Amino acid sequence: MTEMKTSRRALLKTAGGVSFAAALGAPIPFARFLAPGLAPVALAQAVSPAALNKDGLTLLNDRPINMETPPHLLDDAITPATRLFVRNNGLPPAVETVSAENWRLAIDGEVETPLDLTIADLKARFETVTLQLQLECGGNGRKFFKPGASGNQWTFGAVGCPQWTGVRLSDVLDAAGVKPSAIYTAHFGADKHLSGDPERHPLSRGVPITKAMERHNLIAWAINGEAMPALNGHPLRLVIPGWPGSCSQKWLTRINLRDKVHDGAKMSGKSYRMPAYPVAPGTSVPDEDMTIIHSMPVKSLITYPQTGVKKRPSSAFEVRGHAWAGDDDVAAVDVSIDFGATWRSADLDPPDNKFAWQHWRIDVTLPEAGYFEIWARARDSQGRSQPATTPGWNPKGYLNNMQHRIAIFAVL
Ligand SMILES: Nc1nc2c(c(=O)[nH]1)N[C@H]1C(S)=C(S)[C@@H](COP(=O)(O)O)O[C@H]1N2
Ligand SMILES: [Mo]
Repeated sequence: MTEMKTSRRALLKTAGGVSFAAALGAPIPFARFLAPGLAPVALAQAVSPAALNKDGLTLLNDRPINMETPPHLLDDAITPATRLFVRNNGLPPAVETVSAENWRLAIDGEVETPLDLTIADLKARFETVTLQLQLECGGNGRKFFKPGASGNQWTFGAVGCPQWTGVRLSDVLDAAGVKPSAIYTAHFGADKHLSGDPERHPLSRGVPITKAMERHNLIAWAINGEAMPALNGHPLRLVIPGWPGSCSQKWLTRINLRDKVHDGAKMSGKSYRMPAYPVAPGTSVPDEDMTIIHSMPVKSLITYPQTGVKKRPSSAFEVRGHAWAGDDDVAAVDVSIDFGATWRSADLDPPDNKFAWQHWRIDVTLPEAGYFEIWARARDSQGRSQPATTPGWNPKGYLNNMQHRIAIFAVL
C-alpha cells in the first residue's frame, strides 16, 4: 500500500519534477482521483519551453521533456543556455531535492582508490577549465528517415555548442588510479525511470577508456559561466564531445570503471547502435549485428538567414552557420543556390578549441526573382562529406547528417 502511494505520488509531478501541489502552491484534496498523466489545467502552461526558461525551442514531448532548437536560433557563436536543446530519457531529479553543496560524485570500479567527491572537492583538487564543446543527440535528424523510427522526431535542432566549465574527466580518473583492467566507463545520473521503479535507470551509458581519457571531456558544473539549467543536468554533468549526446550523463552521481563493455540502460539492443553493414530501409537487423556508435559524423547548419525569408534579387547578403565533425575537424563548407548543381566554398574558421563547432560564412546573390534554396555541405578532415538525402537507414534513426536546406524567396 505504502509503495503504491509512493509511486502514485511520483506521478503527481510536473515534467520538471516538481510536485503538482508545490507548483500550484495549494494541496490537491482529490489528488487520488487525478488520472496518471493528467496534469492540473492550472499548470497547462508550466511545460511550455518559455516557462522552462528555454527561448523559442520546439517541445517534442513533455514526459519526458524533449525540446529542440530551430536552426535560426542557433546563430550565436556560443549557444546560450536558454537555447540549448533538452533530451531527457527519464524524469529529472526534483528541483527542490538538488543541492550543489551536498552533491556527491563517486568514482569506483576498476580504480586503485575509489573517490567520493563533492563539487567543492572537484574545484579544490583539479584544474578548472572552460572549453566550447559540441553536444549533439545521436537521434538528431531522425524525423527524415523512411520508414520512420520511433523516438523523438528531431529535425535539425538537437545540437548546441556552449562553453562548459568544469574539471577534466581524465584528471579525476588519474587521481583515482585507472587499473589496467579498466576498459570501459559506466555513467550514472540522479534522474528516475519513467516507470517510477527506483531499481531501473532511464539511461546509463559509457565509453571505451581511451575515449574517456581524451583531454577535452569535462565533468562540468557551468554553462557559459553560469549554473547549468536544471534540465541540462544541474548541478553536475559529463560532457563527452564528438560522440552521441547520450554519453554525456546529466545529474552525474557515479562513474564506474568496468573490465568489460558497459551493459547499462540503452547500451544494448538497438540503442545507440548501427548495423555493422549497410541495410535496405526497413530491414529487421539482428541485435548481434548492431555495433555501438562512436564518433558522430560531419554536419553543418545554416543559422542565418532563417528559412522562408525574402531577399532582394541581385543584391548580396551573408549566409552563415556552423559545422562540426565528431572527433574530426571540418576541412571545408560548400554552399549551393541551384539545388546542388554548383557549389562555392564558404570562409571557414578554425574551432575555438578542439571539439568546438566551426563558423562559416559566404556572400550569396540570387540572380533573379523567384524561389531558391540554399544548401550547405561540410567535409571533414578525412574527406567525408554530408549526403544530399538521408544516409544509411538504421532501425532507430541515428546519425542523419544530410545537408541542411533553407528556402529563400527573391522578391523585387
Ligand atoms: N542522466 C541523464 N543524462 C543524459 C540523458 C538522460 O536522459 N539522463 N540524456 C542523454 C542524451 S540522449 C542526450 S542527447 C544529452 C542531451 O543533453 P541536454 O539535454 O543537456 O541537451 O544528455 C544525455 N545525458
Ligand atoms: Mo540523445
